[in-house]
Amino acid sequence: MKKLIITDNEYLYNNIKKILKEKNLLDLFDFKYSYNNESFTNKYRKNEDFQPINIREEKDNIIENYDLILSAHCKQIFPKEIVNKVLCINIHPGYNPYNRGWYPHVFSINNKLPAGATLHIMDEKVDHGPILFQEKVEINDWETSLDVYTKILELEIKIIDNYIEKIINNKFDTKEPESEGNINSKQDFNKLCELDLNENLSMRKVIDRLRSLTHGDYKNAYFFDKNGNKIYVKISLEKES
Ligand code: 0FX
Repeated sequence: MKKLIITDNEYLYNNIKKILKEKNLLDLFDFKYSYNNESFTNKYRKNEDFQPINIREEKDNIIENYDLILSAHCKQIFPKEIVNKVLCINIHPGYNPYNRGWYPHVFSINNKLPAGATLHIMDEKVDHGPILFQEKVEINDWETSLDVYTKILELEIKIIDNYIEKIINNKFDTKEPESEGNINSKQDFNKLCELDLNENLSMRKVIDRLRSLTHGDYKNAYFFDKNGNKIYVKISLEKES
């Protein structure tokens, strides 16, 4: 039976493909992205080897045709029938069970819970299930969301490189997460972006909040001025060399 990789992340797509090619394993896998991923649809429309999938609608077909699914930042929730019948493994940009869900490192910069990457078996809950491997990344005081995220993506690729053969051959141990941990939603992220000019916070908390929302060109943190204009905020941090 074939194996399926579902990803909505370009960096992971390119690098996982590279790893599989180097290991001569590419033929074992089909690659798909989410049916509602517009930028991928525009970019990969003509690529026969990388096509969209609606996991819920195609679940019977998936269960019948694949004995392993690797989710690499797939933006769809897997239906329980799939996770219960097929070995589904997730590479997640967080250190489970802390800050499961949306943009884990953004929350880690603020709440100081560990950040990192986790390779785990998927169950019916989000970013939950037995852990094959996980590693922390350090968050330094001068780093923004983008800096931390870049380290996490590199770590995820290192983990896939080390584990892909073990996964294919079903030769791995797992451990249960330490606890249920905590989970954040997209709405929690949106709330973080909304700056209240009357909120009193320590300088550390202000800098943490702003650096956690500074990520390249994304317009995240904002407030409204007295005329109702929406003002976006970013922070620039520079460590003296
Ligand atoms: O692919 P991904 O890095 O990951 C997200 C979730 O964090 C993850 O828990 C889930 N398993 C996966 C399916 O989706 O997301 P992204 O490519 O949308 O964003 C990458 C980073 O960019 C994110 O960590 C923070 C930053 N970002 C992204 C958007 C869209 C922002 O700062 N603002 C934004 O509006």
